[in-house]
Amino acid sequence: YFIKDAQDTVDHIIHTIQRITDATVASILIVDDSESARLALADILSLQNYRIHQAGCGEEALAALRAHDDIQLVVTDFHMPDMDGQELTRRIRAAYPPEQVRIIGISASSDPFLSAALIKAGASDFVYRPYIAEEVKCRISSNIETLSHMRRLRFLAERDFLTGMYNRRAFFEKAQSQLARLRKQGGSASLAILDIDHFKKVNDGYGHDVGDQVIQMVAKAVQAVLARHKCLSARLGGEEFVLLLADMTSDEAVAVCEEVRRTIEEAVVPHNAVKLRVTASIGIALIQPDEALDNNLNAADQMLYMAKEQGRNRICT
Ligand code: GH3
Ligand code: MG
Ligand code: MG
Ligand code: MG
Repeated sequence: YFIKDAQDTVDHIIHTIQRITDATVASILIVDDSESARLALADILSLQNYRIHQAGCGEEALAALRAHDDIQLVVTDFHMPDMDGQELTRRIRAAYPPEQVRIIGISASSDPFLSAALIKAGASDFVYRPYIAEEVKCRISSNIETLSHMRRLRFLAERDFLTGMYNRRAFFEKAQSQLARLRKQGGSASLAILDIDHFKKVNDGYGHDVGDQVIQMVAKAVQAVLARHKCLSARLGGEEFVLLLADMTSDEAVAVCEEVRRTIEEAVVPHNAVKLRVTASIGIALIQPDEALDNNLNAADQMLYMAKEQGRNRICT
């Protein structure tokens, strides 16, 4: 009953969350200039449920990371020609945060300072050779576990529970960095605030649960349209949403908001025998990069107020 695209978007989000939080098969990259060392480690891990990639040098490792965005853990040798494990660790850290890729160093060196050097460069763990297979297995699985905890915490911290959209805090963080980008690189972007019309009537007439379903429907509609235009959206709170229409003129921003408004108007929330429909009002303001985010939001809010004043189910800019 929901708009097909909207359902797809939400399914995609749910699928992605499941993929990153409960991934059953983690991908591990083993980096060592010695093939027999790589195979020995792969052999130890063969009974675990991992997908194993191998690289014979640092450059190959970086290429493998670029080619497979699901690699969660790199186990790297220290001594390798061209690029050693410490340099590789630095290069990985420059491109991927620790919540995306974990790194474990491994070496047969007798230098007791290697472990600290690698950990300072961004590795999370280190094992000296000869290692005990069981210990390596444990360190790998505990690193993978830590990673999924980190991802889960991040998800809980930045998402709204009812809709799965970014919450207010995440939106502010992301919008601040977009604002900084606009200041540095120029370009044009707009902010829009959307508020469901006469939402209290839905709550009063059908109950809070149905009200929640209406909020979810509107969230899906907003996400579906904005995902198509690769723009950021969030639930600001209650039945209010915010849209950041980046890299477009104000006319284009209005067109995207019109698409959102129409999608909501046409959507239906089935409730017993009734097909519930709602509308929404949207206020849009061209972002002034030199103004604080709050001021920009206030400008959009004033336009929203005008849209309500002028009769709702419309856009004011
Ligand atoms: P207007 O057209 O002027 O926006 O009228 P309105 O009735 O929508 O007024 P307003 O925006 O002030 O109403 C917000 C209502 O949303 C009040 C609050 O009870 C309800 N609300 C806020 N958060 C939630 C929620 O998470 N679930 C439900 N069901 N209702 C919520
Ligand atoms: Mg070596
Ligand atoms: Mg409101
Ligand atoms: Mg409202």
